[in-house]
This record gives sequence, C-alpha cells and structure tokens, in this order.
Amino acid sequence: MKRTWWKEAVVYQVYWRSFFDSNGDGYGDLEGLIQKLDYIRDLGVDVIWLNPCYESPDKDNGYDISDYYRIMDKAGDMETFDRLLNEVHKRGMKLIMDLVVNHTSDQHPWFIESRSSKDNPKRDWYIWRDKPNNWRSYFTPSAWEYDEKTGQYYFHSFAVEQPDLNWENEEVREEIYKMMRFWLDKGIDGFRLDAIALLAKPEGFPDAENPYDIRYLTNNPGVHDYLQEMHEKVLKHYDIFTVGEVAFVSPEEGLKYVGEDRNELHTLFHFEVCDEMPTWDPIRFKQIQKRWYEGLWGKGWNSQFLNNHDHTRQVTRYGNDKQFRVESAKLLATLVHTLPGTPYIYQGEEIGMTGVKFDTIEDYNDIAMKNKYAEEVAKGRDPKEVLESLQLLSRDNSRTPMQWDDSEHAGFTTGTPWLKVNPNYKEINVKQALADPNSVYYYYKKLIQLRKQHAVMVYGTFRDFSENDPYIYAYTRELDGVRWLIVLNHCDNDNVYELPEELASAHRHLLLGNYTDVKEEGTTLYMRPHEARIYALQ
Ligand code: ISL
Repeated sequence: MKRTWWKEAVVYQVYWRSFFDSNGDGYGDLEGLIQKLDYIRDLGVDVIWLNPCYESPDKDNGYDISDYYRIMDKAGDMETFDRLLNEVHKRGMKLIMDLVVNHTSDQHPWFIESRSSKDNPKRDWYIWRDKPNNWRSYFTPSAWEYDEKTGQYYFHSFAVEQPDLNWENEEVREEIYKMMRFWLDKGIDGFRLDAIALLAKPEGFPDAENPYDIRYLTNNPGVHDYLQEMHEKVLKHYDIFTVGEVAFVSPEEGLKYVGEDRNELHTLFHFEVCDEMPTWDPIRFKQIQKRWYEGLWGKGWNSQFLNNHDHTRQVTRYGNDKQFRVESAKLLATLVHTLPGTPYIYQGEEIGMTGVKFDTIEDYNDIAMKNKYAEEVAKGRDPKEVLESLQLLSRDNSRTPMQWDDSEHAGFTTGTPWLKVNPNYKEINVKQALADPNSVYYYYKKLIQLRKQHAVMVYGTFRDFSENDPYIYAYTRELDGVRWLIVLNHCDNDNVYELPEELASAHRHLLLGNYTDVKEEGTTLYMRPHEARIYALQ
C-alpha cells in the first residue's frame, strides 16, 4: 500500500469558538488558538482541522458563509489567520480548513444579487423553481423557501439562511475553484469539505416517496464529475490532504469518492456509526467496521471518529460518562486509534469531556435542534417532552466551551461564554488532566506516540476475532510479520476473553492498557469494566 503522511497523521479538530477566548467577548478566537498551540502540539497530533471561520452572519456557526475571502470578526482577522498558519507550521503541524461549497449564506452578495430579479446574471447561481417538491431539508420541514420579490422558491439543503449553490453553473464552479486556490496558495494543508456529497441535484427534483428519509439530498448523479473537475483544476496541484463529508453511502459508493485511482478525495467521513447507531451496539459496530474495511482496504482510505461538533461526545453517547468515565474514554480512544483509517480527536475528547443537558431550550444555540423543537411544539406536543427527546443528540453537547481549569467559565473566557460551560468543569479540565499521570490526556499521548513508532498501527491488515461477542471486541492488525492484538471489554461488567487457538500460542507483550495491571491466566484474559489492552504478539 502507498504510504503517505495523511494516512499516518492524527487529526485534532478545533471548534475555535469554543476553544479559547483571548479577548473576553465570550467567543473563542484564532488568537486564542495560537496561544494554545503548544498544548495541541504536546499531545503529539499532526494536523489541525479548523471549523469555518470565514465571514458569516453565523446562523449556523460559520457554515453560512457571506465572504470566502474574509475572516469572521468573532474569530479575528486575516493577519491573525496568517500568523496562526505560520505558528502551526513552525511547530511542525499542518492546518486544514473547513470549506463549505454546497451553499452560502443568504447574505452572500451572490445570493443578494441572485434573488434581486429573475433576469439578474447571478439568478442561475442558485436553484430557483416555480414550484417546490416535497423534500425536507436537514434543518427545516421544506427544502424550498418562497421569495416574494420574484415569486419563486429557492432550494436549501440546510437552514433557510443557507441557499444551495447551483453547481451546474460553470461560473459558480470556476469562482469556487478560484477561491480554493486563494487559500491553498496561502499554504494551508488541505480541506475538510463540508456536505460535499450534496453538490449534485437530481434532474427535475422528483417528489420523494418518504420525505422524512432525506437520503435524496445526497450522492446524486453528477457529484463525481464535479469532484473530478475540482481535483483536476485545483486539488492535484498541491501536496494536501482532503477529507469529505459523505453521509448515507455504502462502502462501494464511498470508494468512488476516495478510490486511489479515482482522482477525487483522499478520505471521507461516512456516518454509518454516528447517524445510524444512536447508542452503543457492538454487533452492529463490528459489522460496520468489517464492511468498510473490506470495501476500502488497499483501494481507498477511511477515517475513524465517534464524535465531532455535530455529534454528542463519545464518552456520553457510546461509553459510560459516570461510573467509568476515565476507563471508557480511554477504551474509546483505543478503538478509534487502532482501527484502520486516520483517527480524529475532537477538542476536549482528550480529557474525557462529556455531553450536557441544559434545563431550557433558551440555553441551547444549535439551529438544527431549535428548529426541530419549534416544529414539534407547533404540532401540539408537550414542550418538556420534546426538549428531553432532543437532548441526547443536540449538537450543543459537543459545542460547550473547552474546560481549561476549575476557575470561572472553566478558564475559557473572562467574559460571558456564548454557550454555557458544562457544570462538571471543576472535575474535568485540562489543568487536572495534566497533573494526573493516569489521566485520559496522557493515554491519548501514548496512543499517538505508538502510532508514530509502529507502522502496523497504520498499515496493518485488520481481522476481527470476536464477531459475535456482544461485549468483547478483539482484533488484530498485522504488517510484515508484526502482529498486534487489541482487546476491548466495552461494557460495565467483568468479562472473560478466551484467546482463539490461532492466537493462543504467541507470546504476548502488553504495549498499552487502561488499568494499572493485567489479569490473565494462560490463554484466558480477565477483562474489567471498559478495559482496553494493546498487545504485541510474538
Ligand atoms: O453530521 C452529519 C451526520 O449526521 C451530517 O448529516 C451533517 O449534518 C451534514 O452532513 C452536514 O453537516 C455539516 O454541514 C452543515 C453544518 O450545520 C454542520 O455543522 C456541518 O458539519 C451545514 O453546513
């Protein structure tokens, strides 16, 4: 298999508005990120993925861009961005930008022109129709918004304030490519391409049989033509890393986006775990891993993540954030870093930050959650019940400010934070983590070091030795005669794992574990709650 830096990399996602506030306005900012770069470097990560910080009215936290060439005031300015890039590079890391090209803000001058009249030259830059079809958007009951001025509807896959660009229009595509070159020429190291599988729309927008199954929004014919053109005209001219958000695809379809012979993207986020596995489901998870491994291995590259700014923190959703918070945060880290693919760490994950439950809808900020709340309450449902039903998966679970220490607002800001800090910051914070040699933080650090030292962790083949076991996940990675065994007891009880014959005779050397000792007798491994072990087999 071809070896490349981005396969070996560990990526750290910075949701800057919640990372560190340098000027007391309650929002994290790029200057704050610069001040914390040593913290990120010390963890050992290679790449920072920065959430969108372009000029934006901020209806969807920066995913509604009104000027691709400017930095949002809350985040800073272009001078600060340039300094950030330089400081990241000085520390031997790379920076990838989050880029949103499926849609813009409704305040983008292109859209303001487009909606001004039917014969405006930019009318065709967005998607206008006389009649809507029955599609829903991600965030609203209809994907179409009526515009009184010209008596037509425009199309939006997300919020009303996020009209979709018309990728069929060549001028749009050229303008986007030009903008991408602007950022790449600055020396950034790649892109995380937002909602990239949505670029193509189906001919004629036929009604959906089930409007609630919004798969119709993605992966439509023509999307690969756009990506190949983008590759040809922009991406291939730079030594960069690209990861695309590609929801609702099978491994076979996913391979079309990331196949090494396809000239599109390097890797993708498929959301089969986060979208389709609301809580931990071991057998399902194992099947997903196996299918994606078989579908991509040797042909295209996968990504591993269990949370991000859209998905509830992993220790809350897939672990046990109460009795076994530390153990299960470490187990989940082991999983993400030892399965095949590039691992991602979402800020705060490395100290085992948890999700949150606010008492009232007013304390929430997430536009997706708030719209859904309003829609359900309007149907006459009990507001309290609606709130409770939305809490576990609210995107604000992972957006609360980074917990730096036990001072007011967790040391995130001297002002009033834009979103409340998780009340557990007194126990869970960076200062505490750095002072405790057994913290989740140091475990991440060790995992990342292992990845640097052992190619098997990146390039080793994968084999599951526990397919039908509902508690234990045991698998090997193997490369050039080096064989590792990973054993995870993903559950609140003790369990026993009997080594299969094929592995039993090998000598086992423990490389990393999340308990201070190891209980085993011969070929029987006694696993405590949320215990994780990585062995080298000889
Ligand atoms: O997170 C997902 C899987 O559940 C996706 O379905 C996600 O909601 C969707 O792919 C788009 O997310 C991205 O674009 C949105 C923005 O609100 C999200 O924060 C961003 O990650 C619109 O730009």
